[in-house]
Formats: sequence, structure tokens, C-alpha cells
Amino acid sequence: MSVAFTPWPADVAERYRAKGYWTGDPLTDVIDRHRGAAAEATAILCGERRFRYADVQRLSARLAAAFRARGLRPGDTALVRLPNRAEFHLVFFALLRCGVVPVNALNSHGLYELTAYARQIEPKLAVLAAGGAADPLAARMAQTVGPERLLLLGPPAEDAVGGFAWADGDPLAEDDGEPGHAADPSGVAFFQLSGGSTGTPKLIPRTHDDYLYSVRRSAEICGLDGSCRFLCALPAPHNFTLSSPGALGVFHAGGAVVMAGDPGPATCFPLIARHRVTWAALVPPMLSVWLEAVGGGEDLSSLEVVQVGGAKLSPAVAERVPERLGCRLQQVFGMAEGLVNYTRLDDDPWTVVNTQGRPMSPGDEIRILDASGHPVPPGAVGELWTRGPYTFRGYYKADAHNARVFDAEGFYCSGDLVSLAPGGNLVVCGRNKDQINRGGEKIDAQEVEDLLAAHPAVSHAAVVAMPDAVMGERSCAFVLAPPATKPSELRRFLRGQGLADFKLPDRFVFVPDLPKTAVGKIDKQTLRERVKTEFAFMETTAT
Ligand code: AMP
Ligand code: DBH
Repeated sequence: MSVAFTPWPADVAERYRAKGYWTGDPLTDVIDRHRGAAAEATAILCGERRFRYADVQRLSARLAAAFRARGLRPGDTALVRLPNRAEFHLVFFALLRCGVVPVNALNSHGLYELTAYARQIEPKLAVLAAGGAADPLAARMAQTVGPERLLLLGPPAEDAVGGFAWADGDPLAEDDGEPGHAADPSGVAFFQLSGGSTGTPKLIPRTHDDYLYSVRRSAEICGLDGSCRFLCALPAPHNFTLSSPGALGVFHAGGAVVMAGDPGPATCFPLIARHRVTWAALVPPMLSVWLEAVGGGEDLSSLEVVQVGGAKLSPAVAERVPERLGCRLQQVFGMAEGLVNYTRLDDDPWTVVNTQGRPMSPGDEIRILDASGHPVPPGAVGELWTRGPYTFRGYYKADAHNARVFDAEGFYCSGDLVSLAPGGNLVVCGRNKDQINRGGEKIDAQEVEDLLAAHPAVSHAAVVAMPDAVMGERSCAFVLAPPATKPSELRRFLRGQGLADFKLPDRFVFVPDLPKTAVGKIDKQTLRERVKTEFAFMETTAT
């Protein structure tokens, strides 16, 4: 059994193989290729624990054996929500070895998101950090997959696998399993998460072939080798942190991944000094926090490159990186759907500061089109369409949406508005999708609107981006409700439905009516303009 997905046309797939993009190796190859003496190198540092490549191989094989012993089979799916700990990677490789296809939810995702993912993939296994017997999430997941298929991660233990326990009380088997892998490399390895813009969280099937290529090519562009020490500080499942080049790229190169529980300077600066970290990946607001925090006597001299992506970086902030952090900047404009653009380490300073990079692969094809589908003149702004050897061909179980965002030639419309800078790099100028980018965390406006509309006092809600000096954007909800309605009540209501905290509107504005377009839809453009003039750059604490 394998998980269904929209494949690349056979002739295209053949070309990607002939070009050497797709090698037919499983994603576990990034770990298993390190044999003999190379397997003695450090792969992961997590708190006081050190895992060599040999340890990651052995422990993920043992976990895989435990999954097989519980009846999991290739083509089954799993729902995983783990914090930034070594176990995230151990579980991921274990599942890949069994051919079990996971959704790696963000640790900030709540019951609402996990339930939405579970509805789509019907998981046979759930892996969570233990939240105690009363944890409603664990209870719901036990209902979904059965207690014998719920694996709970406890506090860090000496032996990583020892940190896990099945919810039905059985300990994990101690046997080391068969390493190997059960998967077809041309099939789905796991589901990546989309930021979404249509109200339903969308899943992106990523194959071993396509993802491994994106990882290998990213590591090559970034010039990684075994001396790299990468700080995994953004959420580990994020496409950026995982693959651009991220932890997987660093594993491929034989370097070490240093797990950080959060991306703040108080956590990260001591880790950088202690482990002589050379690479870090950040979103723009966190870069600004780092730039402000530096100068307190911490030793950041090992840092070679700080990558910034996930949301638009302002040139004024970008310019300060070399002097303040003593390292180079790389801008990364990527998407979980595929296409990743990098500024190159030898690009001139203007290009690094002012552009979001260019596609990483010669196999990437991009088109910048106007609203009627014609290419815009060079340098003009248009919508970004792309296809290539690591860009997917369809969201999971979303035919109607796929018909809208793919054209007949298989190009995917990312919803980003971009222009081409002299030299061929892309500049992100805006967006044409109903989404808020809150410092790299994507909020699907319709998802929040639908949940708000379920409140008895609310007849309509429209959520739009509100410019913000720190986060780039925050979210503002215009709500058609009686004036006595309290923002705190609506926030509590959304939380009660299990919505991730970062999706809670930063501001509520109660209105007697909402502007409409000529065809009678809510006119979000007018609301966005209103937000810009009325609230831009105000201190946006919860109101
Ligand atoms: P997701 O679909 O959640 O993977 O988010 C991908 C989206 O994040 C892109 O389509 C862009 O809208 C945005 N994004 C990622 N990196 C950058 C960047 N460096 N600059 C501007 N926007 C970015
Ligand atoms: O925002 C993203 O999704 C993103 C940013 C940088 C991404 O997927 C990536 C690099 O691969």
C-alpha cells in the first residue's frame, strides 16, 4: 500500500531521473550514508545529550521495530507533534524506515489543527509529547488511533528511546530492529504543511525523490560540509528548518544539528557559544530581536551564516547583519510546496540585502504572470508560477482547490507577487492569497473567520493583515457583532476550539456592517486599506 498523490507526468519524471535530480534513494539516506568512522561523528546535540550518526541509525531502527511490532505497515499514516528535541528526528527517520507517512504538526498547533489533519489522513499512529493524563489532546488522539498506537514522549532521558512510552502502558521493545527501509522512493515520504488560504489546512505530499533532491541541492548551494554546526531553533518540522538546507541538509553533509527549544537570544546565544554554532536559520522578527540583543559579551564568533526567510526581510534590517552579528546573511524565499530561492553566498552585497534569492535548481521553471496569464514585462510585478523537480503537483485530497492553483502545464501558483531584479533574483513585493504572514507564521484568514462565525454573537467576520513594525504583519478581525461583545470572549472561544495561539487575532474591530464588492463578497481590500491608515505601526497589544 502507498499513499495516493498527484504524480509528475512520466516523461517529466524520466527527465528528472536522467538529469540526476532524482536518485531513487530514500530520505533516510541522509543518515545512513554515514558509515564506519563517519558514523562516529556527532549528528545531534540536544541539551546534555549527544547522538552520533550511529546512534541515530540504531535508535531510529529500534523505534521502527516498535512501530512494526504494533502492526504499522507501509502506506499507513501518522500524526506527530513534538517539540524541538532530538526525538523529533528519531521518530521521523523511524517512520520513514517503516514506510509510514507522517504529518509533522508544529508544536504550536492545537487540537483544532491536529483534528483537521487527522480527518484527512486517518492516522494509525500518533506521537505526542506527554501532557499528563488529563491532556485533552492525548485523550483525543488515543480515541483516534487507539491507546496502543499512541506513543508519548516523556522528559529527556539518558537513552532517547527510553524517553518514550506507549499510552497503554507497555514499554518499548528493547530489540534493535532491522534498519533498511520499506518505502518506494518515488512515493510519498511525508506530508509537508501548507500555510493555507482556503479555510481547510492543506497537506503537501512530498516524495523521497523530490525532497532528497531539494535537501542535497540546498546543502550544495550552501557549501555545507562535516564542519557545519546548525542551530535548529525555528520549529523543526518547518520546511525551512528541515530542508533549506536545514537539519536534513546538515545530516547529509555530515555536520551536527544543535536543537534549541526556542529561537530567542536567551536560549540561542549560549548554545552558539557552547557548541561553536556556524549556521542559524531565522524569521525576520527574530533576526531583529537578535540584532538588538547582541553586544552583551556573548561569544558569537563561530557564526558564519545567518539565513533569514519565511517572510519579507526589510533591507534596513538586512544591512545590519554583517556588522552586528559578524557573519554573512543569506535570504531564503521558500515554500513547503517546493520551490526554494536562495541568495548565493558570493552574491554582491546589494543583491543579498535587497532580493529574496533565485531558484536553487536548473530544473526550476518560473513564470511571472499578470492577472490574465500573460508574462509581465521584465522588472514588473506579477504572480509567481512554478514547476520543477521538487515542486509538488497537487495538495492531498483537494481536487477543487488543485484545479484553481495549477495550470494545464503543471505550474503551481504560489500566490506571491514578485518581480525580477537585474541579475535574475526575485523580489517579493506582496501577496495575492487570503493569508496573513505573522513573522513567518502563516494564518489562513478564512479558517479563523469560519471559527469566529460559529460564535453565537457573530454574524460575520473578516480577518486581514495589519502592518506591524516588529512582526511585519499581525492579524486584525473585523467582526459584525453587538458592541457589547468582548475581544477576550472571542479569544477564549477560539482557544476553546483548539486553535493554535498564533492564529488568534491580534486586534478585534467591531463594526455595524462590512464593505461589499460589486458581486456582494466582503471587500477585504477596503478593510486592508482601512487597517493601514487607522492602525499601522501602532502598538498592537491585545485589544
Ligand atoms: P508556506 O506555504 O507555509 O510554506 O509558506 C510559504 C510562503 O511564505 C511563500 O509563498 C511566501 O508567501 C512566504 N515567504 C517565505 N519566504 C519568504 C521570504 N524570504 N520573503 C517573503 N515571503 C516569504
Ligand atoms: O516560509 C516558508 O515556507 C519557507 C521559508 C524559507 C520555506 O518553506 C523554505 C525556506 O523552504
